[in-house]
Amino acid sequence: MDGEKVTIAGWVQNIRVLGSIVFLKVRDKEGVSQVTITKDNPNFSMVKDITPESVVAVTGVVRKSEKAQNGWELIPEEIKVLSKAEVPLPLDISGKIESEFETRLNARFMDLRNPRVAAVFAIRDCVTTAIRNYAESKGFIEVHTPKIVGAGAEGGALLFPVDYFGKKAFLSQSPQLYKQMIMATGFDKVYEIAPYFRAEKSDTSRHVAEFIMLDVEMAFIESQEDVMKFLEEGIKRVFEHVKKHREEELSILGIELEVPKLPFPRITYSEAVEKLGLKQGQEIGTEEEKKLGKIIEEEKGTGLYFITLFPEEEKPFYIMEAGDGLSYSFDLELGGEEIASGGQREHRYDELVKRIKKKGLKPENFAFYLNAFKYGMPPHGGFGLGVDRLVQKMLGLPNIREVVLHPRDLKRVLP
Ligand code: AMO
Repeated sequence: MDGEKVTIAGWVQNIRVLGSIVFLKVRDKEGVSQVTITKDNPNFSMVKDITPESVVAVTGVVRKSEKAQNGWELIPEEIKVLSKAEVPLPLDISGKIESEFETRLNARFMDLRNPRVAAVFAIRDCVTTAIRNYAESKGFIEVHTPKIVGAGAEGGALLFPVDYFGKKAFLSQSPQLYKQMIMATGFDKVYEIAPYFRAEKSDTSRHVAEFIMLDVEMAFIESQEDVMKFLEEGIKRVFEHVKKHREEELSILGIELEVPKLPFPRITYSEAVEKLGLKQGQEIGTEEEKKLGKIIEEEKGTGLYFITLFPEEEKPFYIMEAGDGLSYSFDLELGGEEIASGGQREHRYDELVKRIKKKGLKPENFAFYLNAFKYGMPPHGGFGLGVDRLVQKMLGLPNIREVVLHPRDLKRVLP
């Protein structure tokens, strides 16, 4: 484009005044360009007043330049300041001066001007695109279930109540009941990527009160193994897609992404507690889960594996019992943390009612859901995968909040 007239627009990354010459670095999402202003240029006097991070539009002629960073510079005819940035800035986007995480979250719009932070969100986008491509390629359709609901699906204590025209309603914890009801419609393979809400009272590095979940439900399965196969292949595809399409971002973050091999190891809950030296029936807590992650990594050389057949007591009412106090359930683990859970569902009306009662719940509160099991409900199963957790663990980040644009937690509801 040597000699061509162009207009570029973006943020002023820095201004260097060297006596009779000024270098203006202008950044947009594609990269950084150099604008060179010599003393004889009519813009010379105004350019020194431009503050860093102001938004400018520069019209000028492209000139080949050996010295400029990317091999060319722009000789400006006109420089317009579209928005002047205040001084000082809320944080140093070069990352040279490290800011508190709270400061970064308060000025997230500016935090994302740091290429390392932007890289995380570009990768996150690639993850959801890969999920959609994969699900659609397998004949799944995306559905949209309600986010204001009359009953919780995943335990009462974690519900956010909503005043719904004078009646009590809740923010949805998961689309569980709705995705299952769709199995009675004829749409036999559905997915949804959407926000869900849980009033998590504990302040941890892996929980937020609003998170994005990928939900999948599929009918006419023969066992939960069908669901696990779909999930593991999907995870592999996500890694492949990110590796292929976000090479630059991965290199900014210094990450060498390894595409996992199929099939992922499967260990039963019973084997897991044995490895951990726990009693059968005991819950695998956060610390034990991490320990198990290390054991499996050493034994099988992967951080991605399934734990299957949990005690039915530990799993929700909608999971099918497998006999001997067990259930057709699974968790998918990555780096010592659960990123997804699912299983085969109880599709037989009478058995489902029994399970609801067994969990101390009232079938009449689930009448709208149970109704769908009375008139032809195929065997089915599915899972829920935490998209935020997947991205966090994939990139080895210490806190889930790093991958959430505006995290919602015990302390934070703004911005
Ligand atoms: P579960 O409650 O295990 O299962 O949730 C599924 C996945 O969602 C993610 N997740 C969270 N991520 C961030 N912050 C939170 N507070 C949070 N809570 C959950 C996790 C978890 O593995 N209905 C079932 C799924 C199913 O059986 O289809 C369910 O919701 O990654």
